[in-house]
Amino acid sequence: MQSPDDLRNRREAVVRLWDMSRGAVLLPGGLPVPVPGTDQYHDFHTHPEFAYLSGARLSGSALAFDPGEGWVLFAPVAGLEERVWVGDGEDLDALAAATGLRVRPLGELSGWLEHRRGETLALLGNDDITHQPAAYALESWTALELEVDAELSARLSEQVSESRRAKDSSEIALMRGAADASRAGHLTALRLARPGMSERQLQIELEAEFFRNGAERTAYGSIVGTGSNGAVLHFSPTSRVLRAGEIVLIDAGAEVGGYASDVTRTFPIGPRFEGIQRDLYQLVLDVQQAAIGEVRPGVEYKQLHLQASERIASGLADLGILRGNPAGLVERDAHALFFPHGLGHMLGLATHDAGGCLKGRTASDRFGLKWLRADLPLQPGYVVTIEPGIYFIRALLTDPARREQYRDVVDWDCVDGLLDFGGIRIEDDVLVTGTGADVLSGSIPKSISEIEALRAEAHSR
Ligand SMILES: [Mn+2]
Repeated sequence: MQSPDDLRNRREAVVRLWDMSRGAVLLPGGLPVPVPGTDQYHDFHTHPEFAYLSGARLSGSALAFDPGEGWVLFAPVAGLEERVWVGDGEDLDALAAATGLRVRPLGELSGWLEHRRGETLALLGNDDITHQPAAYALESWTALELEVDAELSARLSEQVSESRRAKDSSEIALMRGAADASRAGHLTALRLARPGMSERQLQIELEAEFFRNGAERTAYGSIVGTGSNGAVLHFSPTSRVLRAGEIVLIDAGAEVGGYASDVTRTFPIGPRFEGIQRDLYQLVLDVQQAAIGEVRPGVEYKQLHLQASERIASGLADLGILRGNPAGLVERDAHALFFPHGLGHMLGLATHDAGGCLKGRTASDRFGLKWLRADLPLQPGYVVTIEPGIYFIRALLTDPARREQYRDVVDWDCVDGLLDFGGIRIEDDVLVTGTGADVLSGSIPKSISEIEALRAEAHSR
């Protein structure tokens, strides 16, 4: 539940940024997408711009604004058939109280739009209203003769994204709730994983615990990869069984009130990290903790990524996997053979939340930078993930062109012996405070001693 005051403040802040003297804005929340051949729908995701400004997550609704009349939420009123099949729907007065908005039945949207015929309209949110007008109780989109100004729409949308970066207290409360539910799930996985169990079984136990602890759904498809599967960055769990001596990578997060958490833990299937697992794990953990330690207002996220890359290069050189000085290795993107993604991303209503790149900055096409999803100076209230990793990805490491390019700086014999290693990633959700960082998922165990204590417990049962 979000505070109507926070929601009002968000809308006021956005209106100040928009600075419109005329025209109108329409933000449809989106429609459910049917599953072909059934009378069911895919899981509905409200457009985040609509969810952010209304606090509601209704389908088939539209938020509307004009500088003269302010905001109004047009929401559907269930007819007889809907009441029979899906229930009575939201009560409009209750919706008005919860959102702090003027709420009108969806049927009045067409009149609101007709009244603005000939005016410039910015269309934000979901544009499905233009090709499925009937679902928004409109006879036809074209008959309204509204001029959708693409440039204005893009500017206003960009400003909503900017506004969404710093989370308010309602949002932070939901994100803490999501992180807490994730904590319960990851702890369960750490306590239950045993040799012979499958990735899929582990996923089921983990997600059940998310739901028992308040999750409404998972924020994204859970990633559970054991052995070499851990090197597939977005791996969907399979029936592959967990084997002693291997490690498992779990990247899974609960969603609460539409807000995501995004957490990764990697741990041994046996009671202890063995051999190079321990060295590489400690390296990733050191890199992650150093990056979190550097989070504070004003710090450039890209700088954090580059520093983490350099620490990874340095650690891999210490282990004899890379050769050369760390800065030079990063300049050549050699670290990206083992750490091919960015340090993390913005988090909020979306797992990869809006506003990750400062206006005017575009992603680099460098191998070591192209997957960096955030490039901006951090500010209080921003929530970012910090998720360094080291992987042995066959596709990259057996690519002849790359082996040639990095002939002199990689110990390829050593790498060939590790092609089934899998991967290690450690990921937390970090709220930027006035002076540093508050790690929302920080109480989920990650030190070697904490993890091995839990794994020993799992094996003693
Ligand atoms: Mn992530």
